[in-house]
Amino acid sequence: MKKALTIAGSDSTGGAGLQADLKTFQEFGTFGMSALTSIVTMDITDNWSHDIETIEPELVGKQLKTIFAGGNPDAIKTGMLGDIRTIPVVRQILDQYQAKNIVIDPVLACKGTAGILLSENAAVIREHLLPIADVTTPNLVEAGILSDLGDLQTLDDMAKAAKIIHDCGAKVVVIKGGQRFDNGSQEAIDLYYDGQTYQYLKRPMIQTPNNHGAGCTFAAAITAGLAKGKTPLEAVITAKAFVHAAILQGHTFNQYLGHIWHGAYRDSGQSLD
Ligand code: PXL
Repeated sequence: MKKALTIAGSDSTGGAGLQADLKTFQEFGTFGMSALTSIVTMDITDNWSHDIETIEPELVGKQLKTIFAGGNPDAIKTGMLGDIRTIPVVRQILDQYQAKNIVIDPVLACKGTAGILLSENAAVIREHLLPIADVTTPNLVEAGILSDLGDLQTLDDMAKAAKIIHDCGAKVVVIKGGQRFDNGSQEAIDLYYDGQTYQYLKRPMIQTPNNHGAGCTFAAAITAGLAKGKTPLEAVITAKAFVHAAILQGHTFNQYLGHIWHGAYRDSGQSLD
């Protein structure tokens, strides 16, 4: 049994964050483990504004040591890390245990909210986590911040950002264009860059508001793929198909939010081996 670990925040609605990661790991037949970094709540009386309660970095560290006491996970994902001081703690422990197959999802914002994490987190993620990333999966906004290029509007901008992020030490960079990147092609375009070649991965754009959790689930699916011994490119291609199916089967949660369905790929009868 392959083991996958997520170091992430809780989305109590169950679509994104740690909940999405564990559901996705299970769908891939991997054994999911988690270290909780933060708890996100949303306020129905205040336009669904997000609030993040962070877990003390020391407690995040204790969770990780508990997990590693059972041996190294086969792959590890980081998502929302909450407290800025948690970031070097995570790095130190991953180094200490010589962790392998690390996916860094540099969560800096949630859909529907602008800049909910301090911009200082970006610089600390760049310094401490990108150098150990086998794969990093920024969305368009995060890639703009991490690369210092700001607003990414063209495929060429995406390629430039991917190169800069790769130069920070991440072995593979996947920029999630998603619904934010609209060049009129009606396609959801992600850019895969491994330091040698740029590959644009395209799927027909699904026009739906029910896509909460897509980013976390994509990175979790890549993590599960790596845990099962896939190459980064194979893992990314499967993850994209998995998320595409999940968005197609999305459902409304309330007037602010609709979730993807993490079990959609399995429902369609396709195998994840
Ligand atoms: O989608 C980014 C994200 C990551 N992690 C947690 C979240 C969200 C968005 O809501 O709640 C815990």
